[in-house]
Amino acid sequence: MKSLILLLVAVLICSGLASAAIVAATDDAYIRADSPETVYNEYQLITWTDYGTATGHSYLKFPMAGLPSFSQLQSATLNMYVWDVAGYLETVNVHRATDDSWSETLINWNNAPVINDLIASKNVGSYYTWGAPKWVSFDLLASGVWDYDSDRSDGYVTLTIKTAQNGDDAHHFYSKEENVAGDFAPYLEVLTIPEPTMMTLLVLGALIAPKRKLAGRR
Ligand SMILES: [Ca+2]
Ligand SMILES: [Ca+2]
Repeated sequence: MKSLILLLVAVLICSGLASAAIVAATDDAYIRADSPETVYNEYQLITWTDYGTATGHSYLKFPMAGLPSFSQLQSATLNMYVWDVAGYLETVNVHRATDDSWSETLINWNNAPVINDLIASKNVGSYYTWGAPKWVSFDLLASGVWDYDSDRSDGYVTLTIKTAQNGDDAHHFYSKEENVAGDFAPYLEVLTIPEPTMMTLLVLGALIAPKRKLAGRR
């Protein structure tokens, strides 16, 4: 019974040791179909579809070397600051691209990586419902689709921002270059917990060791 209580205490202590890693993008840019050879690196990140004559997506790349393995994850979110919305549609999708070879200084509509799995969706709001500029957070683990460890292994994750439907719609987010005071650049937040077996043993050892020392002195 005493051991069980100690184990529960250890688990509770471990859960309190969760830590957050904030990861800034190395590259971010948007691409647009009506200007297929133009690079839009130092502008806002836009996603729209059939807005006028244009369709556009945004690409972001984050370094993942050094981040913990999937088994240690508690949460992983993409955080972006939305500063303007036009049109009726509300939902923005986040896809993953397996090709990380692009750079923000060269990417355009014609050479952009193929867009792969849909891994997150968020109702950001339409022109009529979004309210005011604010942070929005995309839960990258909710769908269970993201192969996190493969991106951790190759060193980068590429995320693509797209509108969820066709129609007049545009969502504008700050990029790392265009974020006014410098506090609104997109970032990943990865919340991790320690490996439970190792931490539990360490904490249990710390709890039990003084008792043994005292017992030895008797
Ligand atoms: Ca950029
Ligand atoms: Ca990758």
